[in-house]
Amino acid sequence: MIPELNDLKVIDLHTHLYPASFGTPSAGDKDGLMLWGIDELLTFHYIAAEFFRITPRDEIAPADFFALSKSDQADRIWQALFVDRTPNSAACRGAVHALTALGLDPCAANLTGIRSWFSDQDPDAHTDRVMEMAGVEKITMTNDPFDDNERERWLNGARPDSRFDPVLRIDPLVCSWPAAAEKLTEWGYECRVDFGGGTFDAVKRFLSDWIDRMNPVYVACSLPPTFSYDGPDDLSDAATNLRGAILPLLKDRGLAMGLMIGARRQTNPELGLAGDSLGVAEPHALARLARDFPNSRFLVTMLARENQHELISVARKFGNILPFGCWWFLNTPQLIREITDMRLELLGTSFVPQHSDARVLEQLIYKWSDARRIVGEALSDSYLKMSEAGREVRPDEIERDCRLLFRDNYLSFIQT
Ligand code: FIX
Ligand code: ZN
Repeated sequence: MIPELNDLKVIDLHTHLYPASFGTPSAGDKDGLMLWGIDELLTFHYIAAEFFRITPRDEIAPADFFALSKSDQADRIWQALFVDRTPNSAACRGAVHALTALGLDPCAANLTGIRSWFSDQDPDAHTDRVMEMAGVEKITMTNDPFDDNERERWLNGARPDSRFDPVLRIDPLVCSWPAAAEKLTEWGYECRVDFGGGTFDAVKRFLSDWIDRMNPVYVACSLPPTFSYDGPDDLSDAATNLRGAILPLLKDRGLAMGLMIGARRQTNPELGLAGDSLGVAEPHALARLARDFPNSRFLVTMLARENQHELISVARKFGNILPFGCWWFLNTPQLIREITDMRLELLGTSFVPQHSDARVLEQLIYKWSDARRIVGEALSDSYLKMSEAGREVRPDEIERDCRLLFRDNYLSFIQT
C-alpha cells in the first residue's frame, strides 16, 4: 500500500451524482436527481441485476418489482441478497463497506434502524461528509440535455455548487441520428436528417448554448461496441456529425471529448438500467479519430476486458488520447489490478486509473477505498521492480506519481 494515497484528494472524473440543488427523492421530489441513502444504495442497478438472477419470475416479475416503492424494493433486496445470502459480490460488498464506514450495521435483520439514521441526515451536509470520507475533492457529473427531467431542471435555473463539475453528455447526437435531429428541430435548432442545409450550424448552436448554460469541463458520449469511424470518407451519421459539427465546435470551445466505448444497451429491456451489457469494440475507430483530429483531445474508457490491451497500444501512439478508469463490469478488484498493471507497464504514469461511476452518493466511499488500495498495490509493485533494476523511488516522487494518476493527468488534459 502507498501511504501517500491515503490522504490524497482525488478528482472523480465520471459519476452520475448530483448536488441537492437538482432535487432529491428523500425531500419529496420524486424525480429528483440526487440519489443517496439506503434505499438508493440497495436498488442500484448493479445490485438489482443480482436480485433478478436469483428471484423466480413467478415470485415477482421485473415490471411488478419496479412498480413497488423504492423502500419496498430495498426491503426485498436486503432480505434476498444480504440476509438470505452472503453479500459477497463486488456490488453487494460495496454496500456493506459503505454502511460499515458510516457506523451502520451490515448484519441488520431489517432496514428500520438504518433507514431512520439516513432520514436524520441533511442531504447537503451529508454530501460534504461522504466526500470527506472518500477523499474526493471534485465530483464530475453526467448532464444530459436529452433527458427531459434533467433538461427542465437546467432550464429552470438549477445549477451545481463548486463541489460538482458538469459534463455535457450528447449520446444521441452521435448514436441516434436522425432521432436527435428531430429533437433539435423541436427545440428550435432546425436540422435536416440528411445533414443538408444549415444542419452543422444548428448542431453547433445547440452545443454552444448548452456549453454556455452548463459550463462543462468536457463533453462526453457513450458508444456501442459497434461504433466505427473510418476516416474522412466515412459517411455514417456518427462520423458525419463528429467531423462536421461536434469535434470542430469542441475545438473552438477548448473542450476535450470523453468517449466511453462498448456499452450494449438493453440486452434485457425488462430490467431497465440493469439490463445493459457489453460487447467487444474495435479500437481502430479511435486511432482514426485521434489521427484525423490531432488537435482534439479524447478521454477514453472501454468496457470490454478484451479491449484494454489494444486501447493502451493505441494510446501509446497518440498523446491526444488519455485512457481512464475501469468502467462498470471492470470495476472489480481483480480487473482493476490487471488493467492497472498493464497500464503502468505500457504507459508509465500517463493515464487515469479510476473513476467511480457512482450513481448513489455513498458509493464513493467504497469505490475510492478500493481504487486507492488496488492501484496502490500495483504502484508499489512497480516501484519494487524498479528497485530490483537498481533505482529506488524517493518519497517526493511517489507523491508526484499519485497526484498525476488521481488528479493532474486529467486536469492538465482537460485544460490544454
Ligand atoms: O453510460 C454510462 O455513463 C454508464 O456508466 C451508465 O450508463 C451505466 O448505467 C453505469 O452506471 C455504469 O457504471
Ligand atoms: Zn457512467
